[in-house]
Amino acid sequence: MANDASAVSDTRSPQSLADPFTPAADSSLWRKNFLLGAATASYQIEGAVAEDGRLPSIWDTFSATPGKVLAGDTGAVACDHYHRWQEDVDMLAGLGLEGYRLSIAWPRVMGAAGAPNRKGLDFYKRLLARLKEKGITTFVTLYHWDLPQHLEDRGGWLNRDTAYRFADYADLMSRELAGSVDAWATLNEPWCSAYLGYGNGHHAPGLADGRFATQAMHHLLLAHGLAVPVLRANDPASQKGIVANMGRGTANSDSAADQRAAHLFEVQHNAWILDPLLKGAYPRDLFELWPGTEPLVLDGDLQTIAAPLDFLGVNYYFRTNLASDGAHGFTEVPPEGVERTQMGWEVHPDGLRDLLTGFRKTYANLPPIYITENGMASDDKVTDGHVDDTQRIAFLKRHLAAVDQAIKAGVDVRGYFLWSLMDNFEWAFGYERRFGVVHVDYATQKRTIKRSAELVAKFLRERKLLT
Ligand code: IFM
Repeated sequence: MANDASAVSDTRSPQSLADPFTPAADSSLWRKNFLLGAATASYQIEGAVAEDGRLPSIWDTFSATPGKVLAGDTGAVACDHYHRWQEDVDMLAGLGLEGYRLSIAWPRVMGAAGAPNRKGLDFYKRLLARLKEKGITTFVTLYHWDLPQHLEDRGGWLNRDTAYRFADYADLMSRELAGSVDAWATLNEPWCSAYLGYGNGHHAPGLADGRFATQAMHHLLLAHGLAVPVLRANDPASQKGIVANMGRGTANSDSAADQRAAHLFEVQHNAWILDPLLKGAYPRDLFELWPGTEPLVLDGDLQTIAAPLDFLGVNYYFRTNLASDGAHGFTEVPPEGVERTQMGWEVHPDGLRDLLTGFRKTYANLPPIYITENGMASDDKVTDGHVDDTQRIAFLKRHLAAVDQAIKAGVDVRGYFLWSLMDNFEWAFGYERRFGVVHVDYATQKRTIKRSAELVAKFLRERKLLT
């Protein structure tokens, strides 16, 4: 995988600067070794939930529960990628995207007693082989939220044993797929699994208790820490890391109370995950914010969790503006008159730059970073065979400029994955929210390349021509 940070000579055509996406002339994005790709996740695109021996996941159960997902949508068919994967890889390659971040569905590849499910494994083997043939760098996430239901039935992430089952799963996958994966990520966004899944119940499995959230997080991080050495032993040539969603919190005023509110928000979103990973300790402030929620931590757990990483995947979408709640916590104060996406999320590229530069100051051992997700939802429609997603084009350009600023400030960012390659099942929001750079018509499964993807492809073609 090309990932050192050497510059190339500047021979861009002047017309490239005229389109609404192309990065500025002095942007680090022009470096050929800055990996530009797209991301997806198994439950959001695959469908085929009962095919070839796949077992139910917590998201099958959750989405089948009335009232949990908008319009009662489920991932049963999604983008039918399980059957259309060749066409999808061709599309990815046709766009010239250099990297693809996908996830493996744990319930597709492993039986309840831990035996491999050959048919499920073969699907990923064929997919990865085709990606390799096309020269696409692969980032594979082991856990993007589709926990096997049989594990949830035994307590899910509240049960310490799930962490050991995850290490067994990582062992199986890295033995089976060694040599065909460029980078392994253990978990996607443990904050969402722990907080949305067990803290407020907005995601599967739908439990809501603050104490559950911290214990689930501890077991998720333990699962990560147990898996890293297993991945290293089985597949030494690949990179090993983790992907986390990071929240930017800004203070609504200069008052000490509001500044503290913004700090606590970032503790709850970022330090909760990054401190144990990179400092081997949970942040104290977290338990001031949520008194009485300390998880049960056994001797040696924090050393296990702090296993050295080859990369950190950062997912970024928006910032949150905060004020003190008058007690020990924070409350959101949404700014008025700002640009928002279909999700209602504020468009705030500076937040990405500020997070990255802040992490560099906070963590002496910050590993190289990939932006493993960034993008936005819009209510895109196909008109005369085209999708003109102008808001997304500007969004991507501005966020890539923010990444460039962070690189220039000394942060080692090596790549960026668009979220998402195609419209897909957006969890509790079902199919209404469209994050793709490719439009999916769910009635026909027709894919239509959006204007944003055309412009990214154009940029990548131009970059390739540089000497
Ligand atoms: O669709 C999700 C993805 O699965 C995880 N990160 C955030 C995306 C947008 O909400």
